[in-house]
Amino acid sequence: MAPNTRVSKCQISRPILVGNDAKPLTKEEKEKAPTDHTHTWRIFVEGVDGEDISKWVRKVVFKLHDTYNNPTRTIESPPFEVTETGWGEFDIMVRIFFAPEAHEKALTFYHHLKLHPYGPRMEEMKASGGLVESVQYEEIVFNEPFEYTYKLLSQNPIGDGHGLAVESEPDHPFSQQLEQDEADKLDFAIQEVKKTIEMYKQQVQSLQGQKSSTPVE
Ligand code: SLL
Repeated sequence: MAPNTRVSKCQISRPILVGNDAKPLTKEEKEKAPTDHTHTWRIFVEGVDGEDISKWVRKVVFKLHDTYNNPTRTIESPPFEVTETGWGEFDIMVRIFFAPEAHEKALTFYHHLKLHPYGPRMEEMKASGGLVESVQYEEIVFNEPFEYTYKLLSQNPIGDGHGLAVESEPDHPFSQQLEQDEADKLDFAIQEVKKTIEMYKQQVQSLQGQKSSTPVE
């Protein structure tokens, strides 16, 4: 098969992590950093469980807030990350580019840079001296990839060759089990929303019933 033909009826996906960590500047760091800067942070794109994504990712471009000097940062070799200091949270545009031979368009993600403890793990983050982590799990799907990408990805399978690990471990949270847990949470939330809609429908119906049975004076 010629390298520039598509492999029909084939879909290959690759998990990827887009995230940031951050921590408050120490007194000494604050003295060296620009005025008003409160945190040091790192935005990154990396493989799950240490997969070397540079086998199929050519470069990553991070577009920072315009308050930064040279806000467009291009990283052409791993680790695909940018470390900075600053004072505020903002959305970072993350563009992932593939090899030209892959004929795949660049993909764009947005990551909200988190500096302050948040969510259910807020207390834990505060207790760790304000070390904050915010990581999004993404799956890149190559639909009917070109022969080049097909070969590249099949020669470099992730994990044991069967994709994500079956169960989560403290150091390896992203697994088939976590995926199932998330799907279960979504199902539960959908059922709750349906129940609430049903409850309000019945309330409306009973109010309408009361109104129509009230005699007009
Ligand atoms: C905010 N909308 O108001 C956001 C903007 C921008 C953060 C945050 C840059 C520091 C510098 C910096 O931290 N920008 O180099 O001047 O919270």
